[in-house]
Amino acid sequence: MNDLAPAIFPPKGIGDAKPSNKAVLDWVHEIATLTQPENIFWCDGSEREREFLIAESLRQNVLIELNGKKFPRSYLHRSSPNDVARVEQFTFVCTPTKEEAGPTNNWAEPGETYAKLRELLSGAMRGRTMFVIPYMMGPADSPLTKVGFEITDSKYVVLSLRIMTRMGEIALKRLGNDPSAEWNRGVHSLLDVNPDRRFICHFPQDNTIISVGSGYGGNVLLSKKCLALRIGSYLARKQNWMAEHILILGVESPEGRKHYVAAAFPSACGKTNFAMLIPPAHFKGWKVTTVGDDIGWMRIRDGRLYAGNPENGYFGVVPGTSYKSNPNAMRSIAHDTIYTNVALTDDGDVWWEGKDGPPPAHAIDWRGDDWTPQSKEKAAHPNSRFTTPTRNNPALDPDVEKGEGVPISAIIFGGRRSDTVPLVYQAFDWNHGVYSGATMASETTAAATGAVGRVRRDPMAMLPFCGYNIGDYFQHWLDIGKQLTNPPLIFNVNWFRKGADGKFLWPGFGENMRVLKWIIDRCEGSGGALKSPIGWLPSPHDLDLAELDIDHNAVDELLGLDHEEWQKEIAAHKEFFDSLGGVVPEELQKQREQLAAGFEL
Ligand code: GTP
Ligand code: SPV
Ligand code: MN
Repeated sequence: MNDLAPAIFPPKGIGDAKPSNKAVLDWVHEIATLTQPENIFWCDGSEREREFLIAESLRQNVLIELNGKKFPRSYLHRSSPNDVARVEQFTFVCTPTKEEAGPTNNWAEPGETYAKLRELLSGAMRGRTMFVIPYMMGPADSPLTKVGFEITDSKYVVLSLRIMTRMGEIALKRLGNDPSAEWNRGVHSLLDVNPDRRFICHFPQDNTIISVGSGYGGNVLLSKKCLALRIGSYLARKQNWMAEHILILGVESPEGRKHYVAAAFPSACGKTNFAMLIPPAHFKGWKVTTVGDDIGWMRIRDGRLYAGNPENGYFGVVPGTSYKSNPNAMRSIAHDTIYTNVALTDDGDVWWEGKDGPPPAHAIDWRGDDWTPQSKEKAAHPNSRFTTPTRNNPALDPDVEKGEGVPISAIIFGGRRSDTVPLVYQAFDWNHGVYSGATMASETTAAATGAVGRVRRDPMAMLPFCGYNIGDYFQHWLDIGKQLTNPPLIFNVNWFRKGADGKFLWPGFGENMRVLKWIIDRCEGSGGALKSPIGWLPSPHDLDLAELDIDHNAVDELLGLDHEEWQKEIAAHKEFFDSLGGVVPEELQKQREQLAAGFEL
């Protein structure tokens, strides 16, 4: 709750980067008239501005400075304990009809919702500073790049957005002065950070987002899930491109052959880790580079799918991050990073569950209470996060700024499944791959509030992020496929299958290179596979498992199909499609029948 601070009054030359586009000025005036802030701070993204806002945030306890010797220019933020993850139940898609939002979204009528939000925002910024943040999603010279503005009364949001996006002058330049140019209107107010007054509302037709009552993550960094995915997916369908919850990585062989691969896994299911993978010693000469770790915008070019990362930073899961699991992330977050909801040690270091080395004898936990290794509570919140610029990543791909994006050879879907789903398989073709993505499921995680570990269908990892009717979204995937002469191959992976002892069968992390290598082999037409009812499966000798300490029974289990489990799985696919009330395209129903028939042979 420490961001509910009084207004700040910057010295001359800071906070006065007023844009000249009249449409923007009119909108800011309208919001200021409604929210009644003490003053307006026009952000320019400069270093001087950053220094000023950091100093103010330290003074007002929005941030705590970490040990500068260990973590230069890095800070800890504690959010309110009632405000630690995305709130899917309070996230709304406000389209003129309920049908447009579809069966998987919470729908609210736009007129009523605007009225309710106006009431909540009325006078909400009294005594506070209203920040106006211009930002750009995507590299400066990409045709897909979008401009957004976020109005906020949170300094934490300003400081986070300047890491997560290309913020300030660069966005104003891209927008220009045309009052009819396309740009996203985002309004955020903390209000009193009360879960009873927490609503994340999207108005796709108006390219508008209004978020109130939260100060955390995907609820308030409106560039990310709200614009780049929910509004993004809506615009993508209209404009014939794709906005996906997908990482993008480059993989280069010792001979210098390079492929790009995109992978859609649900929240907290391994995107950041996979995107920063370091191949094990056995794969000498192989190199993996990161284009993006969370969101990919893709378009068709010369019959192929090209992808780019609209973001400029990583908002990554902290627990489990270590030099063993993800060295590139550890190096990235050693400087210029904002940590949220991790523990603070007595010497200004940070601590979390799964970090290298022994836990500290004493720390302050994410809530601000004393903590020792004997404490029953976790030191860091399971959804604690780092916010760090992409330029910190030692494995950053050289083509991230390339406006045309990178050509995608393979799309991978994957979730967290203790059973049923094998380590990897390849779909027969595009439409079959779309079916496998549409029916994928995953155990829920701490990235959203609510029960953890419950298996739910999460089509293309977009269940919480698709800004329109999911049936139309499936059809959009099918339609894109028809336009591709050289479509990516589609795969499914599951790093999380467990044995009878309840432990993961697969070592994961860097060792996922072995699966990635098979995927690349398949793209190059060289990898072996066996035909199964669900797709092409590698046999154990098709995977390079040399120098890996794994029991061959575990490998058989990982790659095996249990017919009984799959009967249940296919029944669950049907149940899911039925629950969507008739919006599923005929082609996908047909795919399901074919799959079911495959198991009856
Ligand atoms: P969001 O940022 O929420 O979209 O998450 P993400 O998909 O980027 O997930 P991330 O890579 O941050 O991983 C989430 C959790 O899964 C972390 O605690 C990781 O340590 C763990 N994890 C990631 N990859 C693997 C893996 O290959 N095997 C196992 N067992 N755990 C993994
Ligand atoms: C996710 O939940 O998929 C995230 C974190 O990437 S948040 O930005 O909070 O949505
Ligand atoms: Mn995510």
